[in-house]
Amino acid sequence: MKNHLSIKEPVFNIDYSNGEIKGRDVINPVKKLKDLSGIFEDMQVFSKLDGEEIIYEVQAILPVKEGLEGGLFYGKTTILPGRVGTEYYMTKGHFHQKADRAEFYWGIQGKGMLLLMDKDRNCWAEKMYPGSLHYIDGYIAHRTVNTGDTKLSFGACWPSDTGHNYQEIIDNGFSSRIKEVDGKPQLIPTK
Ligand code: PAN
Ligand code: ZN
Repeated sequence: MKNHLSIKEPVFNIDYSNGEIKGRDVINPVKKLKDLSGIFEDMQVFSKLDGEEIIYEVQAILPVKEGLEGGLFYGKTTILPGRVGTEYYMTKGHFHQKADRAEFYWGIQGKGMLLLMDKDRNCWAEKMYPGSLHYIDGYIAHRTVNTGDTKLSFGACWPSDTGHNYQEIIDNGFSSRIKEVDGKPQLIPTK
């Protein structure tokens, strides 16, 4: 058999200043305020805001088919700074569909919090900042919150057969929320 010796350029590149991924087939889903109805606590304030405002966007590399066992997915999420009332802009949050699948997150730019919740609805949070590294065990719901006044970006890597269970969070939410109280972010029980 012929040995095809070759040195190639990498398929993807990352800009370490903001986490932006460059390469082929990078998908870029965007979440606007109108896509996040029922996620923020203050529905009255929510209903008065511009639904077209972008809250967060994801860049993701899915090198194998979603659902395939053994592959890995890579994503970069950027959450804009802002609040709905006192509650900071954040992601929808989810459990994993294959609930035992774990995930790594790491902070790239800005500052925020990783909100975590176990199956018994116990919540806690980890601070996120450039260089912070977070292991999210299986069976733990996760949501990220931008508590700063600049963009928050973080990287993520998870197994390709994970899937996302958003419905559980749409139905029951997280038991705590990250809000600005006395000028600083605090973990407050959901009303
Ligand atoms: C992340 C999240 C991403 C967006 O890649 O999917 O930050 O958050 P939502 O999916 O909750 O909208 C991840 O946790 N993947 O499993
Ligand atoms: Zn996840």
